[in-house]
Amino acid sequence: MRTFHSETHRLHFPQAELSGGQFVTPYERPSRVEYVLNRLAERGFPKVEAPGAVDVAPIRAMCDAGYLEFLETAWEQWKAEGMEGEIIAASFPARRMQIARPPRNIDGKAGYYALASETAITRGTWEAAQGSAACAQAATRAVIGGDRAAFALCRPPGHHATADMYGGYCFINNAALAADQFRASGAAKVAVLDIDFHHGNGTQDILYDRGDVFFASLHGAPEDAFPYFLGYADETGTGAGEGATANYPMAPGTAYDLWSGALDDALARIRAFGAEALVVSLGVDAYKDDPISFFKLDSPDFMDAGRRIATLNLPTVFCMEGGYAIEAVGVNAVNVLEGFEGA
Ligand code: 5XA
Ligand code: ZN
Repeated sequence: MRTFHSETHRLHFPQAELSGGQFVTPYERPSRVEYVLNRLAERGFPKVEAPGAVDVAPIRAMCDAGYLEFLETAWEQWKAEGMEGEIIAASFPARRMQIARPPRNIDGKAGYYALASETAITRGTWEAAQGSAACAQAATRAVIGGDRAAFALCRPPGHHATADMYGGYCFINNAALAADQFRASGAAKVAVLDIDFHHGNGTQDILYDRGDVFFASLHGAPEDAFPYFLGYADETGTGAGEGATANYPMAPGTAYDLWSGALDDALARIRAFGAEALVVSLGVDAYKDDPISFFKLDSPDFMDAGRRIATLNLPTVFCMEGGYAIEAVGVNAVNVLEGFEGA
């Protein structure tokens, strides 16, 4: 399986994340990628490839123009308005406020386009986000070109990003882009399977009214876990997309016996949907020692999950999402890929 990786991810390296009432070194940090790269090499995967230039047209087609302009210009405006630190959203358009009027002020804009405050924007964030999207695009191109599967080692991740919001460490929704690329290449039906610990609210939001892309997510129950405000089992899609969303919220302490049952159900739904291609949002923060999650999967479980995913027998793109037990991230992510390949 080929892997696509862009060094531009290093340009996004915030120094601070607001977590548990303190500023901490962000959990989503560049070294995560090093552990995955090392593990890929250790396990004999082909040499990692650069993705080539990002194709901005599909990003523009998927996202709100004002949101993209914000991402492109936020840092310059932040500096021009005399701010010293990193961009951290602090004021949000909450209930009964104006949700259709982006402010001119950069502090206001940051809150307008953010879904959470843990995700800082820095000088190189926009370039890194585009590099990450380029990885998803290159991996999908490889699979459309005939590879059975490819791995987009995306950083920053994407599944929380909607067409007009960033947060949860995400800026551009790489998995949704990959799904659209499969559609554009002629696949009539595509599925996105999100196995990250956190609900893929951005992917769900982008696909919610579509009947051509099935979305399934296994995640910590919204009552207990970020992003808190989406991901309930009764969210099943709307309009043409009615029935094309499947959520599997699970309680604190969930281990592989229960989680793998949800996975099997999601796979059966994807099979029944008739997907011709698959995008996997590959987060490994369901791991038992992840510092910000509460599932109890162990490293061998990720290999078994890869085996089960392979039984769909679909052209598959894996897009890296979360996973913060830094030293285990490489083993766990590559275990999914090895399980898939070995199946
Ligand atoms: O998959 N999403 C994440 O890992 C981000 C969680 C952010 C929690 N504030
Ligand atoms: Zn996550």
